[in-house]
Amino acid sequence: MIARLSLIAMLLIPMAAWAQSAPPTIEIADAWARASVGSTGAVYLTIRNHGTTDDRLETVTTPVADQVQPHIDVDDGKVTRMMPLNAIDAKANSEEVLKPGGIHLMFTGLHGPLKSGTTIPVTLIFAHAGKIDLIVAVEKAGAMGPTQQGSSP
Ligand SMILES: [Cu+2]
Repeated sequence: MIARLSLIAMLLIPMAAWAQSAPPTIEIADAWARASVGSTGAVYLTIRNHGTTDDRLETVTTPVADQVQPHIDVDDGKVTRMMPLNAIDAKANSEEVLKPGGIHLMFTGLHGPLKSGTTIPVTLIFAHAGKIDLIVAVEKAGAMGPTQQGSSP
């Protein structure tokens, strides 16, 4: 009986991973966007790499903006400037937290305002893990974090 249960468990786990269409090594948590100001917006999220291989977030796309570019806020003691990043590293067995004042995904050329209380589709493409589709909740313009968990559709 125990042997049969564990066999069922082994069958169920890969199916659950497959159903999310996301490779199991990369987990995206706490994805959220800030309501837009003008023609730009920002998305924040946490990338957890549970695997033993380093990965990189190389491309981000969304139907709601012309372009998405990873940025990092750099404070030189006087002003904070945003510097573009080519990719965001997702080292093996570690997590990378994108948050206000640090790394963010900058949306430029918004097709319309990002309104608090709505959601937007965002697609992440990792070098190894491939494509991960997200539905991201939009928070208030001054928000510093998510009020609800971001989810896969
Ligand atoms: Cu930026």
